[in-house]
Amino acid sequence: MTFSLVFGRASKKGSPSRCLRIGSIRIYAIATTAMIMGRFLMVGEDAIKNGECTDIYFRRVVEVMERDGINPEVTMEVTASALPDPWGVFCGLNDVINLLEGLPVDVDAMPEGSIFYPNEPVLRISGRYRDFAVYETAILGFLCHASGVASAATRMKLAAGGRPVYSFGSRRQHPAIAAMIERAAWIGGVDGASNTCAPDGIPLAGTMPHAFIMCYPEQEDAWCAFAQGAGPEVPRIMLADTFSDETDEAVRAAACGATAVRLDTPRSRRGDMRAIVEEVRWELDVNGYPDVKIFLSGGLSRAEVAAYRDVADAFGVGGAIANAPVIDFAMDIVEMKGRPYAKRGKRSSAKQVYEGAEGRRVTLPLAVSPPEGAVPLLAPCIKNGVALVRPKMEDARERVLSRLSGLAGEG
Ligand code: PCP
Repeated sequence: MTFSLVFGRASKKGSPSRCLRIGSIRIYAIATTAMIMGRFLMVGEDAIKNGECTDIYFRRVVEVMERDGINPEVTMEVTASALPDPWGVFCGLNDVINLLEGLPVDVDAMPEGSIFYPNEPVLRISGRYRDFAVYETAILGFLCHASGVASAATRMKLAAGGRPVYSFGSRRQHPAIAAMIERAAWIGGVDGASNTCAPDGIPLAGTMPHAFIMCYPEQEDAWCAFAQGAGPEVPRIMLADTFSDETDEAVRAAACGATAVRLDTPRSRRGDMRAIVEEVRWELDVNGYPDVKIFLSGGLSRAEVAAYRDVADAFGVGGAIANAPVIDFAMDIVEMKGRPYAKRGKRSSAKQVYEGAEGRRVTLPLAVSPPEGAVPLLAPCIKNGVALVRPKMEDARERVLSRLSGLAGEG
């Protein structure tokens, strides 16, 4: 006989629950609050690692399959059928390895920082379905989000045409994922990041908020205070758009020791932003400050960065990187009990992606011999639960940077 008890809040249809089995007795506890840690609305690391942060349908079907004794050997692949751009930058594998380590599965994947194209598998998992089914939500969440940010960062670097781009967008996302955002942006190629919780090794970059200028009686008081008081390692980039015209404030800020001026002109005042930047450059030059750089920020899109890269020296980009559209990865069965098997619209059989001469790519079933000299891109990451690799942020970034000039021509 089986019966259930519900602890905590009344059981809602669809509420996540934990099941404790004692013989044939199942005790259900509503676990929503237990999974949300501390004072902020965040899911705790343990809940993610334990597979508790999942879509309810996985739990329900796993229970049904458990009852029926069904747990087939499957291979699943993660692919994107379509991308916002012709290619994407693969990112988030570090978190997936940490997630799946210890489970009875094998995982192969492209290294982080790999360029991928539609329909190419970026990650493959083999194991018994029930043993990892509930992890699909977190696996895709890690990969879709981080790859979206990294891809947008790479695109922005290309748009900037060699000018530095800094990630200023952690304020556009939940602070709990600031480190992920900055890491993905760094892998994508930005030159620094503003959030102080960025992983070690990422140079921190920032200027000054408008509030700082406003806390002093006059702009000069703020600029000079910053010039004198900020640490020696801090670049003297002064905001030059708070109360007066940018040309006026830029020259005054330069007189206070600015090495660069930041223009974050409000949208309502922009008009022809290019003309504003050109005027600022002119006035700085004729007033004896040709070495003072111009730093642009404030709601910059990829198109705007491309449009201003010949007149601005550097860019601070927030939402256009941090709020990038996620990569629409899906995770699908491609083999069942060792045989090719797929739902319609998907390509069956475990596959490998090969890169040949001149970057030519081909995706083939694993059983098919690779083209001569082609390099397989998916490599073993986890073997029967044991992690074989620990992705390194710098290696991933280098992988992206080494491809930048080639990608510039790919659209
Ligand atoms: C913020 C920041 C960058 C902006 C946001 C980046 O500016 O200093 O310029 O994010 P975005 O590309 O999504 O706009 P403000 O909000 O003007 O704040 P502050 O003046 O204090 O720097």
